[in-house]
Amino acid sequence: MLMSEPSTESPLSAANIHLWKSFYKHEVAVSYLGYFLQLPNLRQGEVQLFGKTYPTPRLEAFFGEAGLSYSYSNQRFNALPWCPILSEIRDAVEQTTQHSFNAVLVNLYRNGADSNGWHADNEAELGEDPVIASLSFGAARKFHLKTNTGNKTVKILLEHGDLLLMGSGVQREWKHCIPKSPKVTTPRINLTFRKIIIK
Ligand SMILES: O=C(O)CCC(=O)C(=O)O
Repeated sequence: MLMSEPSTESPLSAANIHLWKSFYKHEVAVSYLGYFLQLPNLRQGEVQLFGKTYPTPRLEAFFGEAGLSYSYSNQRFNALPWCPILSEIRDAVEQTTQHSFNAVLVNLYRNGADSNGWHADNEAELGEDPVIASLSFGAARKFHLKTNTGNKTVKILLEHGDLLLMGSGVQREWKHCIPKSPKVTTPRINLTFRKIIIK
């Protein structure tokens, strides 16, 4: 469960982003990957684009505190209860990032044909300035960010066991995506820890 210091690589300083490479060591990350790949709750949702409905190009499951729900891309997710493994990971992520989270969206990218289009995690339930922690297991995938004005871009490779923190201002000023990567043939699990504001 070993955490390293935040990287000071220059592209990250363009946005308020911190990256902990190998937050989980290889073997620990392999066992988490195995656990999440067999989660029975992963589902393919639907996304609406220009009036048409398409299957979401990945599978998803939403976990969180009892009673929480989250709307995203015209879909409503009611939180499944935290499982012990997710609670253990959340505690480690909270300790390192010094932010608290009450929900997590699990994404499964089955291979490089799966993706996540340009978006910001700025739904009303996440409050004015969401801080999001993102943990990756499995295949390395590109993670791109661009400012809303389009004048800056940041490209990061998220690898097995890496933890990324999108801090204050990132969801307001930037969009992010996971582009398709045709050469990737193996799955990737991503956990995005979020804080839903309870009113
Ligand atoms: O898979 C990733 O690294 C990003 C996931 C993401 O953007 C999201 O769940 O909103």
